[in-house]
Amino acid sequence: MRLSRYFLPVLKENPAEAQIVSHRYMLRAGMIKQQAAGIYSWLPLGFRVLKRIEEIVHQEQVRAGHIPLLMPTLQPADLWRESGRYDDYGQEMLRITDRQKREMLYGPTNEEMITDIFRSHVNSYKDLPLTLYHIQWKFRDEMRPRFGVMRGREFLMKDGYNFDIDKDAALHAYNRHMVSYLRTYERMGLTAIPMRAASGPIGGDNTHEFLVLAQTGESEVFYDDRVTALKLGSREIDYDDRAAVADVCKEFTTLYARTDETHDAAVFEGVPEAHRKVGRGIEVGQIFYFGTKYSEAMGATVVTDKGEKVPVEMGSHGIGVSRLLGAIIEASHDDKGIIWPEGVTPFPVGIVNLKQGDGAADAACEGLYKALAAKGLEALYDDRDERAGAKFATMDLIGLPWRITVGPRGLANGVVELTSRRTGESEEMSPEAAVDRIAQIYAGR
Ligand code: P5A
Repeated sequence: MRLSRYFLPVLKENPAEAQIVSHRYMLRAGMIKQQAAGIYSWLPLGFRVLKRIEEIVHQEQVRAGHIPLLMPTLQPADLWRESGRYDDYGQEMLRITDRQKREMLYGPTNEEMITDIFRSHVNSYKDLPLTLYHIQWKFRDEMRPRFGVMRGREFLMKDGYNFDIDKDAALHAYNRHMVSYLRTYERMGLTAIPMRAASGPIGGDNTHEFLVLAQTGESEVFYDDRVTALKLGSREIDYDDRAAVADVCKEFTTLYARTDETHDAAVFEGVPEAHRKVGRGIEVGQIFYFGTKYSEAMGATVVTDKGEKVPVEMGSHGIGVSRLLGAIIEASHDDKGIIWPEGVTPFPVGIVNLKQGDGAADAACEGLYKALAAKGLEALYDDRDERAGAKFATMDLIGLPWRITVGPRGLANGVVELTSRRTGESEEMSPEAAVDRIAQIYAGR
């Protein structure tokens, strides 16, 4: 993408309404525009990151054996009357009446609708296990929408639902989600800690929230700080191996880590004092096992291998896809702007032409741009007729992890400069070497 032809409405001033750094930088970098309280347009740069995050979520769900589909945003109220949640959900639910006076709602979550799909098509144990998921917009009429995409009213969620024959199989699905979520967050450059939590309106007793530690987080958290060092890394996981998956969950949930809703001061006292930490976190996901809460109420049954008809065992699992942009920025920025982890960056690399209009500089930039494209890497090329300082400030604000700087002086010696946004360190090398280095960094992305 050539910046001269892109739509990147960068703001020079700090927007007064933004209280936290991620909201401030998303507005300044021209990623989002508020349209109403808690409702945003996704401008091109923000949209690219959102799509990238969705892609990682999809890849890790499919890897775990889960199947994508797409349910609508609008739902009939009658489905929710079956589960009893139409009245329970209260003012957070946006209720709509259509021209036929039918009661509808903008879905805050999809347990009822997926249970309806299941009961319409599945009735045998032979079709289990089954996990279906989608990535779809939700609406919750939050009392206090704030912090930009962090607590929106309209927000993008990945929500998945497992259907299993018995409790053991359903708990395996719970564990499988935990591991796939750990992988998902790690690929985004995040450490998200599974913490024992409360289930709220979704229901069930077994639930974990995934929290990214950040001072601006809305949840108070209590944890043994050794939990922050745990990493899945590149280990291969066989998602069908119940014991192996359960072992990983045990590894990540044995040390004390709880939100204020489940915090137990007496148990916390048992953590060695040097490791006992109280902090704040951003909830980027939550998983639930709730058994037959919805299947019993809505008549979703299966016939077992012994010929018995039983309500299907279920759980649901959510990732705050749009919230993740805010969480990643809270976890990765400096006073100049965002620092995108390579996994989610909107563009892998920026090219800064220090002297637009200089024949050699223009040709070298074009050459780099094309060579990167040939390797499947779309650079953001700042080809505007601007001062170098302004170009650097824009690149720093939007946070691409790598920058190639091209100027007549370097080119006279056959070199360009490759700079890491994270460390600020620069290295001179030939344009070919810079392309190879970038390709190597993103290999396998
Ligand atoms: C699990 C999937 C559920 O709704 N039903 C389907 C279950 N869980 S949840 O914890 O309530 O939501 C899942 C994740 O969505 C994000 N989230 C939000 N993001 C932005 N703005 C909001 N107002 C908002 N509310 C929830 C969170 O990341 C949450 O973990």
